[in-house]
Amino acid sequence: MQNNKDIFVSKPYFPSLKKYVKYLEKVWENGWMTNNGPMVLELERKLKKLLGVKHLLFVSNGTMALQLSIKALEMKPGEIITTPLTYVATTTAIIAEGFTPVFADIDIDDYSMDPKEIEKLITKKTRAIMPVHVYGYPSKMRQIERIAKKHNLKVIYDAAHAFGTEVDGVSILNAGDVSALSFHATKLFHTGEGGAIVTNDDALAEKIALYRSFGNVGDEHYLPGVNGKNSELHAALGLVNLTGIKRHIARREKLAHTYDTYFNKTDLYRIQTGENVKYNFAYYPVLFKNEAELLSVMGGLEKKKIHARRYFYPALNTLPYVNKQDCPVAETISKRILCLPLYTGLTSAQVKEVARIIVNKITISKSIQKKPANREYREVIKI
Ligand code: T4K
Repeated sequence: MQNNKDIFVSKPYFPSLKKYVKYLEKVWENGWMTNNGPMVLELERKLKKLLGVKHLLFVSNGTMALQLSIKALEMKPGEIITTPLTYVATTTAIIAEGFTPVFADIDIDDYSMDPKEIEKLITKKTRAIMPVHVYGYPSKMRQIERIAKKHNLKVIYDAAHAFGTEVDGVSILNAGDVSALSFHATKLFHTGEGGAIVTNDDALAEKIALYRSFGNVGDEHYLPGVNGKNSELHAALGLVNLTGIKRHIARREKLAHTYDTYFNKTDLYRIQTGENVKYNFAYYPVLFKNEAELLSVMGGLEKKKIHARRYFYPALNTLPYVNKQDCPVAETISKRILCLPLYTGLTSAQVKEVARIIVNKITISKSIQKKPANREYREVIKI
């Protein structure tokens, strides 16, 4: 049984209740609970400014953000090429909108969709590409968008993990036709439940707003929309959490570096980012040599009530309700990857405890002990 003293993969940040109550008092004063009230508008305005994006629409969750993005692009039925290494919501959103997910295998170095694999899968039925900035690391945006342009496809980024990641000083949410964010409680920035859609396209933003709110304006009915709105109470939580966002990212970065100091002399592979990437430290994924090692580590951690998670397992191309496809890289990575605890409330002592348990459980090859460079570790665990 898990309890509050356990160490989880993630834990929601609980801001000062006093501060939240101050925002709630404003909601009460306004006498307005939902349907694009002043808190929602203020949150959208502040997020747009912080992230440097043109349009941002607050919605009820990240899954709805994906579904509304697909809806608003109004594509003919067909296939959407996506990644097998992600949370299941990426795939289920595609299916829920009546499209068929087709899985492109991933790059072995950063687990993002491999552009060469995408191009191989394009047919007359392909309508869009849906990459995921998995764990908050940028997808291969330039190559993907070149392919999309060549084949006249839409690009919908699942940016559930991407809040705060930048490339060359620009938020990666600016890429593609549209990006869908999750503001779920376990996310780096959260509103309890919530999400957002980002686009730089004025007409698309207008469509999304309509689809988000039943497709009507007063008595004028334009589209078969849904209820994808979010409330003033959630927006108020977002406004409080936003005030601490830089501190949260800095805290996570510090904790991630503490893990690094323990793992730098092991075989554990971790994604490396280029100098031009400002990473958001959304997750701390580590790759083991094989599934047996991962399971042994998980067992050791569980004994101490430390609940790391197999984000993401299984590879989604193996789900029982999708067309079977081979994605050998994703299948092996998903069996060997584990996300370690990383959240603002975690202490350095807890991170050290997690790291020590792991280091004691794994075997470290001799070549690694002599040559502790991360690229070299990758060589040892080739597929
Ligand atoms: N696309 C991607 C790539 C995603 O990762 C996600 C969601 C989505 C789309 C869809 O976005 P949303 O529709 O969810 O907004 C969690 C989150 O629920 C989910 O949002 C997230 N991705 C996924 C990666 O992680 P679970 O099934 O692992 O949640 P859960 O409840 O097991 O929580 C994880 C840990 O956090 C628990 O071990 C305990 C801790 N926890 C959780 C909650 C809710 C707490 O300590 N307190 C809490 O209140 O999916």
